Amino acid sequence: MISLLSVLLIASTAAGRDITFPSVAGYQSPMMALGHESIDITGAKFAGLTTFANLPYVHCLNKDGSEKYDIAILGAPFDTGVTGRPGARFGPGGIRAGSRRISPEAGWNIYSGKNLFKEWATIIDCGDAPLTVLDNTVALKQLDTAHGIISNRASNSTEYTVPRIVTLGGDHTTTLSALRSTFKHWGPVSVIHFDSHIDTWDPEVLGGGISHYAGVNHGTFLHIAHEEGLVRNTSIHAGIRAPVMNKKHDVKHDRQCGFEMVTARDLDRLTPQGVIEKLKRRVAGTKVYISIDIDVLDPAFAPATGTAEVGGWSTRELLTVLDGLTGLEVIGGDVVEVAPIYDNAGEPTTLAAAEVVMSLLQLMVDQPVKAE
Ligand SMILES: [Mn+2]
Repeated sequence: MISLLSVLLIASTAAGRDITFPSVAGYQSPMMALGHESIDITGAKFAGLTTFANLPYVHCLNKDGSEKYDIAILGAPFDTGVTGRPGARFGPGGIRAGSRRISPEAGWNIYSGKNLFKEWATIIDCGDAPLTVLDNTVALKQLDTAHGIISNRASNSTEYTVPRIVTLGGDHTTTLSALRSTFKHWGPVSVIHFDSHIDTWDPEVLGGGISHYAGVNHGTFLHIAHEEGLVRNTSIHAGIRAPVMNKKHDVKHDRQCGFEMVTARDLDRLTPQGVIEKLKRRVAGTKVYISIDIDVLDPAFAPATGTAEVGGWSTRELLTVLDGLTGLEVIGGDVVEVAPIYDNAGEPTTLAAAEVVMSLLQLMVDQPVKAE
């Protein structure tokens, strides 16, 4: 009798599975829309064209400008300023691919309990700026123009009227264009620069002084930004570990460009919380631009980059430090030097870069910034 009951129970369970799966409350599967006249793919992962985090695409560079936004993602496919491995021109596409599993509909952060897409800001993906791959000077002017157009649009918020931009690099030279753009809206800003390299090299040193063209590259852009008056002398590097070329001159020159330094190994001594406090103290009371060279991470976590340096931070450590910067007035940011061709099949670099963008967006949503 007992065995007969068991058989019946098993049979009824099996039969139930054949007929229908239990519905999952709140989840509107695109499949459920089949048979209808239209299918809504908003927020659907792996569907439609690949935008960052499946955000809506807006053609921000056209003349119309009717679709308003508060924070724009902009790709900068540029890698002719790199001194190591090229390939960061494919970075914007790679970072978007790394963000495929992120959905604005289901983006609740386990640590903060927040979904940055469900707060006040309208966040969209502008696609990439069209940049020539044959002339750095022209490409940077094109990027300057793209930043200008996108940041000069009216924002969606009536209170916070300047749209802010997160740039997907591109090699690090592209940050120069972003800083030229932020200068026009906010004046000189403090830069929190996550990188294994200082990037303040004198163009006469890095580039060999052979030509002006050669001097504008991914290791000199912060020197140039300092020369152009775009950055405050309250800036700071984080994660530095690569050798300098000239001990006395390079480090002294770096300070002259406005930078203090947190080295990669300072994290061991200070702990992430100590690093957060040091960064916050340095930039206190100023507008902040956050630039993240993915080579701040150890190549074990981010092999797909132009000039990898061992002995770097883990992805978790970087995310902890970044998220700890909440409350700062972040007026723009970028993730650069992602060259997907050197990634492994598990895509650790592009996944990390996508998550870093999420942290940048959260900082910008946490602290809206009023126009001056
Ligand atoms: Mn760099």
